[in-house]
Amino acid sequence: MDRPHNLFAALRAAFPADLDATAIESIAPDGSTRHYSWAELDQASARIANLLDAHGLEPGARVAVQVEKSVEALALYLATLRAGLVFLPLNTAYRSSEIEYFLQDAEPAVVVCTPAAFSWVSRIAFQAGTQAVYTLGDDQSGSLLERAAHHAGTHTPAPCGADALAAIVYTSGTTGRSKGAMLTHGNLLANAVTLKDYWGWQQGDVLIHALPIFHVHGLFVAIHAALLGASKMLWFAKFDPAAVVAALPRATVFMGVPTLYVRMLGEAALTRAAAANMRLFISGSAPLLIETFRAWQERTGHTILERYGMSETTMLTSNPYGPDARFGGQDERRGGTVGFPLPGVDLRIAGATDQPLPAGEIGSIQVRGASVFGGYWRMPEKTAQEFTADGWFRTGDVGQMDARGYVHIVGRSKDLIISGGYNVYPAEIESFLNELPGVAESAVVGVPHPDFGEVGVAVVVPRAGSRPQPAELLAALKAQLANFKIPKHCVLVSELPRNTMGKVQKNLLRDAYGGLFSTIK
Ligand code: MLC
Ligand code: AMP
Repeated sequence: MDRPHNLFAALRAAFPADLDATAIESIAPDGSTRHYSWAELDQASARIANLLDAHGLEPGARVAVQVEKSVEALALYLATLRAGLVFLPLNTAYRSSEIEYFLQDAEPAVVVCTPAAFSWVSRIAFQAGTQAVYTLGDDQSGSLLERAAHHAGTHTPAPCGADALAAIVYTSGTTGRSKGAMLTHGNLLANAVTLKDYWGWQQGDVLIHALPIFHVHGLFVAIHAALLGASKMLWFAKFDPAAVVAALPRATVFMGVPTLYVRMLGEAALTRAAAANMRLFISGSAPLLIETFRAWQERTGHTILERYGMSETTMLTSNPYGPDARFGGQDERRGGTVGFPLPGVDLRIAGATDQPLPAGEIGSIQVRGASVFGGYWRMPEKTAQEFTADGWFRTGDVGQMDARGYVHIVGRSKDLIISGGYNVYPAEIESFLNELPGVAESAVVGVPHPDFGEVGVAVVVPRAGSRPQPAELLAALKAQLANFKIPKHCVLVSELPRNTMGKVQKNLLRDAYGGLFSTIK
């Protein structure tokens, strides 16, 4: 094993000397607050780590978690790292068929769910061979904390190497099954250190944390940077634009997906004065429209810093934080671009045979570096396909690097819709739609949406003699799939446009339905 490299130990080492200071101020929807000190965060994660240790699990055992956002849920994440186990976060919107797949595939030793979901989640978990199912509510309720309270508030982090698995993050597949991206302690720590430096993390920074903590953005990018920077977090369990705008004067850094910026721009209270204390606004997970970038600049006087990443790699590129020597010391955050490859990331634009293309040409974005994952959980063939012969990871994004080195994302080779920062795979929705009574075939395409950036539209061909109701089709989907995956509109057509090879021409469908939401404000 290489040198001890527990990610928790690195985060813990960055805690401030004054452990009684507030680490997290959790702000409830009614405005009431609860303060958690650094010492409390340390002790809460130690107690849960000791509870996990008591199960005597092998290193690499999985801890699958589907709970509402809370500081205790964060302590559970830290505890899992601390115990040298593998954290497997699950979107709270996932329904039973989705959870069944993840638990059967990952075979977690421990599952933590909400008290309300215990009966159905535990049934699935025990069938998948799980040893223990705990519950955790967003009000400190549940068996996890009850049991952890019996354990000591100190714990020595498991001495794992940089290659030890820290997390498995499932990303849906363009075809077939979801894939679990395996991220190591080394992957996550490398990215965290880079981001803290690149974004000029400063003493006294206060981060507004209003993203979910079951995806890379809220869980790794935001939390690791704040903890490594010994920064206080203002913690919102659910994004509320008015509450976040009201918190700006007490904060210095905000991270969000573009939808959050769009919604905050809808608040009259968002003004230059309200944002005067802020140092940095960061956007990612989906394309930030240039109109949003400009409107934000005009309204607040701040230039949003856009960055780009993915679950398999964590963060890959970023616009520069501050004056960059390459441009004569001018601050050059450019809207419509995702900036430069981060230090430690190699990025190339490649052609059809994986050959690097010159500046200005459009091709596939391929990457390698310390933060790039090692592969998909129990899918060696899929992993091999996603890496080139010379070891570069195929992101599935299509882009261009301009003469100054800025990366522009111009499209995706993967059939994917990014809606409000969540990924929705048309193939998955189509496979469910095609099983519904009265449906002969279907195609799901992404179209522009003023709030979510992009949303799905289902185009359905009924079976001969059937006339299924679009609303009923969507309701049937909703019974089986996470709500954010449900197309926002469904139309019936007599046939799908196909090319001479028989492939559905989704571009024609996108053109046909692209204006559906353009007038919605
Ligand atoms: C909610 N809905 C969505 C949706 N979120 N539909 C499409 N896309 C979404 N993202 C559904 C709801 O279920 C509801 O349907 C209806 O749309 C309206 O919901 P809402 O009340 O407006 O939604 P809200 O709860 O406010 O959530 C919106 C949101 C949330 C933008 C705050 O989606 C969110 O937190 N997004 C951030 C996602 C994120 O963190 N992504 C990072 C991935 S990591 P109904 O029918 O129930 O009424 C990654 C890597 C990287 O990509 O680079 O960072
Ligand atoms: P995920 O699989 O959820 O990690 O989503 C990763 C995908 O989100 C990437 O492959 C991109 O397609 C997209 N993405 C992330 N950041 C950006 C960005 N700033 N601009 C455009 N697309 C982005």
